Amino acid sequence: MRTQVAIVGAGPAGLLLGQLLHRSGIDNIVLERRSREHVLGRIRAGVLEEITVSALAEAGVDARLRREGLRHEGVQLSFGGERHRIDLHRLSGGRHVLVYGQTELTRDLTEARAASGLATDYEVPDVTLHAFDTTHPQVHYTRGGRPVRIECDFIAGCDGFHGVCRASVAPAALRIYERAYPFGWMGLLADTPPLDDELLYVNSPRGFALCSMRSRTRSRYYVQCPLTDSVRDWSDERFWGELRERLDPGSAARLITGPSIEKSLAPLRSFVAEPMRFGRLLLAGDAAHIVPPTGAKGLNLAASDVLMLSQALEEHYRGRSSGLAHYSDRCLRRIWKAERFSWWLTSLLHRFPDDEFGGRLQHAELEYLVGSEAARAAFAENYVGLALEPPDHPGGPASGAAGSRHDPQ
Ligand code: FAS
Ligand code: PHB
Repeated sequence: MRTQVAIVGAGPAGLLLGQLLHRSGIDNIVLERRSREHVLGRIRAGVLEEITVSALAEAGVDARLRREGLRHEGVQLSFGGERHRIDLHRLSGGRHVLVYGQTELTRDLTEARAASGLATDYEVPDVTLHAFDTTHPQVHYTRGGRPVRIECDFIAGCDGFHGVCRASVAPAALRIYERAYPFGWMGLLADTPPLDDELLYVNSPRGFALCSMRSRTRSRYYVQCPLTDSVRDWSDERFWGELRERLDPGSAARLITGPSIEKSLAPLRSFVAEPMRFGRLLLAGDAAHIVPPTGAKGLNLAASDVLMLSQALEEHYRGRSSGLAHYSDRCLRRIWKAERFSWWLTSLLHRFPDDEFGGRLQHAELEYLVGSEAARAAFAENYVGLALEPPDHPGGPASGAAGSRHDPQ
């Protein structure tokens, strides 16, 4: 079997890339380890940057998003028992974010791919990559007990943090940068009205909390919890009680609770693998980087990676290779800025064990943030999403490495 691009992973990165390539007439197949139902059952991100929305529009998958997505022009911060609004729209020069669940986004992309008649093989757990350091890479797997061999021009590694693509690269060819956090997020989804019209990020002496939403009738909440906890440790009653303890009095009084329809524990980590290109293998999304969800960047970085990757591949098939040559550095310059913002906001809002001095620094920084127009503007431009570099931007290498390795074109 032959295709131009073999995409490993049917999460947001793989599916969005598949649609963008299809719109440019580039043939592709998507290979997914899990079932379609399993992928569609995941509850994850909730906030989309305008760049992500425009990428979905370019892919022709933005109709429901524009109907049902909630436009948010501000976010709220709560600390010391008080709330402060950051006017994203005014401070970012008219920009906003859209609240629309990743679950719905993945469903829209999945349905669009099926409607396009594009090949997607679900439940193929044994994908292996071959010869991606040549101009004739291959992907092998079994389907229905029979071996399948795909010959392609490129392999797109969109298979997330635990995928096979980054794991197929020789360790000596990878530079890994990582920071783990001594806590996780317990998340709860409920069909209850959200606390407010906007998101509320909370720094409380008991720990971080986040009041988010999926619609005007479905709420999404998170509380910081020890990594040693499990969902079994958190009854609905305990979750609602702890959340209420972390909220300012006015918010606590307005909180509407109800039975959870989903609860999950997410560990927090910062992670970047450099570079993102290895010959004809290109990594995108969580396969290459992870951010703590505090800054709502994970899904949005995946979208900007595949937007830049689709531009580079389109250029390749038009006979120019500079996009591919600069793909990794162009992505990494934006990724590291999002890593910084996500690390900074996580460090600012979470309670770190045995760090009273750090707690006082957090309070001073929060007071500075809400009291400074410049600091609020810096927050706003990062939260709504930094601009994409144009494809021909001369920017130098993003990483400390001396240039990128020789790669077959
Ligand atoms: P994904 O992990 O979504 O998709 C990768 C796909 O590849 C999966 O479907 C997987 O099954 C498949 N795969 C893996 N190995 C394979 C193999 N060997 N062969 C074939 N397929 C394979 N981001 C936010 O912005 N806000 C949040 O609140 C937030 N919460 C999160 C909670 C959790 C528990 C997790 C894990 C992540 C969260 N994220 C959040 C980040 C998340 O949204 C990711 O950034 C986003 O899913 C990235 O999309 P992909 O790169 O497509 O990776
Ligand atoms: C969510 O709604 O899941 C969400 C929103 C904002 C974040 C993280 C998660 O920063």
